Parts: sequence; C-alpha cells; structure tokens
Amino acid sequence: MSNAVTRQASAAPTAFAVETVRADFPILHQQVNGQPLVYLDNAATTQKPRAVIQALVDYYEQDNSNVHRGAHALADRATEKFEQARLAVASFINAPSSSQVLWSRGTTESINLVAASWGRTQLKAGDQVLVSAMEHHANIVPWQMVANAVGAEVVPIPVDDTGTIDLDAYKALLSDKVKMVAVGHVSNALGTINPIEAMIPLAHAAGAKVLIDGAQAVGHWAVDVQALDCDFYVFSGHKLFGPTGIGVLYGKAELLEAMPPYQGGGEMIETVSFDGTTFQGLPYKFEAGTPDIAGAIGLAAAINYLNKLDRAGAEAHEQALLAYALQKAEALGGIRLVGTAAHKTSVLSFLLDGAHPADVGTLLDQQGIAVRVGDHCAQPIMKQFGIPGTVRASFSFYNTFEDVDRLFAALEKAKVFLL
Ligand code: C6P
Repeated sequence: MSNAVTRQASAAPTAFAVETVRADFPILHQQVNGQPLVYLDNAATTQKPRAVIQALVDYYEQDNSNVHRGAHALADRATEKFEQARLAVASFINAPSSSQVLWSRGTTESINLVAASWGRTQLKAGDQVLVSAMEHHANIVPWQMVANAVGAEVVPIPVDDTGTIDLDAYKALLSDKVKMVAVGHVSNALGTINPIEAMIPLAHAAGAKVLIDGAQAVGHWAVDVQALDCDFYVFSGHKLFGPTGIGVLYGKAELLEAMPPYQGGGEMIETVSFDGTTFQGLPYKFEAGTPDIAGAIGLAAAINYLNKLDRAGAEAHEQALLAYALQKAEALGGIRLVGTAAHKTSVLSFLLDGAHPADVGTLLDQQGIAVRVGDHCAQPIMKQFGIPGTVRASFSFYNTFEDVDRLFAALEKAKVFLL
C-alpha cells in the first residue's frame, strides 16, 4: 500500500525553500484538466523564472537591435548585453575565456558543429568515435553522419542492465583508433550520472578528444569545464531555466582555433571578396548570421537566478524527491524501473506492468500531471532493454513532495483503469 510509506520515513527533510522558489515560476500556478498542474517533464525542458521572462520583455521593450553592427545607442546596448551574457556563461562553467563560449541553437546544434567542423577535418577512414549506448540521438547521429562521410566508425560503449557504463569495457575499447569519446554527462532517458571524471583522462591517455553532452547536467549542479578537462562541453539554455533557441558550445581554445567555420555568412567574416574570404577569430568565426540575442540575454538571466539560488540545497532537495518517489514506486508495485544506476539525477523512468507508456501518460495528463513518454530520443538503449519506451517523471528543484504524492495517486488510478 502506497500510503504505508510516509514522507517522514522516506526522505530526509530538506531545508530548501521550495515554496519561495515556486513563487518565482508563474507557469506552475495553473490548473490543467481541472487539477493544479504538477510539472514533471523537466528533463524535456525546464520552466522559466519570472526574472528570465522579464529579461526578455525588457530587452524587446527597451534594447532590441542587431548586435555588433549598429552605429546607434540601441545597437550598443544590445551588443553590450549580448556579450555580457557570454561572460556570464563563461564564468558559470569556469571557461578560461568568453571567446571559448560559442552560441548555438542548443545541444543538438553544438554537437553538429563539432562533428561537422572538427570531425570532417580530424577523422579519417578507420578511426573510431566512442559514444555510450545510452546516448541521446543528438550525440549519435551527427557522429554517424561524419563517420559515413569519411569512412570512420561509431562504436557504442556498453551499458549494463542498471543503465551504468561498463568502465572495463570502455577501457578495452580505447585504442589508437579512437579519436573522439562523445558521452553524456547525464542520460536523459535514465538519469544515470556518467563517471566522466574517470573517462576523460582515460580517453586523453589513449590520444582521443572528449565531448561532453551536458544537456541534462547543467540544470542540477555547477559544472567546471577546466576541472573536468573535457575538450568540448555542450548544453541547451532551455534545460537551464532559460529560453529555447539558445545553446552553448565550450571548447578548448587550440581546438576551436584550428577548426574551420561551420556555417558561412555575415558576422563570421573579416573580409569578403571574390578572390577569397578571411574569417574572424573566436568566437565569431562560428557565429554566422544574426544570433539569438534575446535568447542569450534570457540565458544570462537564468544563470543570474541560479547564482543566487542555494544550488547544493536544490540538488539535495531533488535527490530527496527521487528517494521518496523510489519508495512510493516500491509500495505501488507492478512497476518496472528503467535505469537504476547508483548515481542518478532526479529522473524516474518506468513502465507500469501491462500498460503502454502512452496510455499512462494520457491518464496522468487528465489528472494534471505532465510527464514525458516514449523512447526519449534514445532508441538504442530502449532496444537493449527490449522496451518501446518508458514513462519519465523528471523532478526539478521547484517540485514538491506533494507533487510526488499526486503522481503516485494518479498512477494508482491509472492501474485500476488500465489493468
Ligand atoms: N532531451 C528530453 O526530453 P536540444 O533539443 O538540442 O535542446 O537537446 C537535445 C538533447 C541532447 N542531449 C541530451 C542528453 C538531451 O537530453 C537532449 C534533449 C529532451 O530528454 C528532448 S528529446
């Protein structure tokens, strides 16, 4: 019986001021299908604090202009805010210089940039790119595209039944053929936190570069790219409480400098003539066309918001929510947890015995609960587990223990209805 599990018994009380924080997120305070919204789809995208929404409004109401090219006050203000945003990102991830912070549309575009620019020039026939078996498609397909073009190979790093990378198998795969290890900091489908602190030096010792897909990590704890010593680190603004349409590619300076531009156009050039074109230095060489100025400014507002938050407390709160949800799951019964690694973010991926994930998702939505269902753009790991997909509840720091109670009360109802 789920009500045999009390909150007091399940999780250490968290000192995190969740109700104060919730007040910062206007979207959370609404009814969906006649019930107060319980938003548990944070791995898909996080909600935006009022400070981010206000930064976008302020920008469009007061400063909107194009950057780097105007000879007027608005253009100067827009440029100033846009470049301040780059500095904010650099300091947030401890990049040595803001010139190593490149704007993109998101994680997907950042990985495509590295695969197309670094990959096309550095990979050759017979080379290997290692990716984990639980990668998001965004960290598989761009590598397959370049590998197919140059005759290289994308090789999966085995993952066990709990959703944990097999480190011995990884070590065995490392050889002088491996030129790139591209791995998620955290699996979006399972929540596994990968041991990248161990994997990065091993890759370097084998002569490979490392790209870390941080899409599912940056929203949970502070990332330090210099301490990690990764060659590239990528993430999306919208999973970091910022706007959609803006993303980041961090890279080591010597690698970025040696890489050819990804797209051509305005902004990224120094001189253009029909005899030839010269390109700007970092970071502009990689930023053709008008960038997402508002997105960058909104992302900086999100970072500013997070910098004022008790992030350690937020993470502890998320972990307490996960622990509580795991106890509720055990009490519920008839549930298969997918992804049971020892180190996880606050992601609960599961199947209800005998029920299709899509039906569970619909029944939860009818009760005001937002989750994601499906393969989570991670088909290879779903195939390995022999399942079409899962129901995924992903918690953020603004979720409450009541949200977890609501989820499991709704699952009780779903079981009655579906089974
Ligand atoms: N995962 C999810 O529901 P974009 O779409 O470019 O912002 O992010 C792509 C991406 C790359 N890597 C990881 C680990 C991700 O989780 C995502 C996005 C969302 O899990 C949408 S599929």
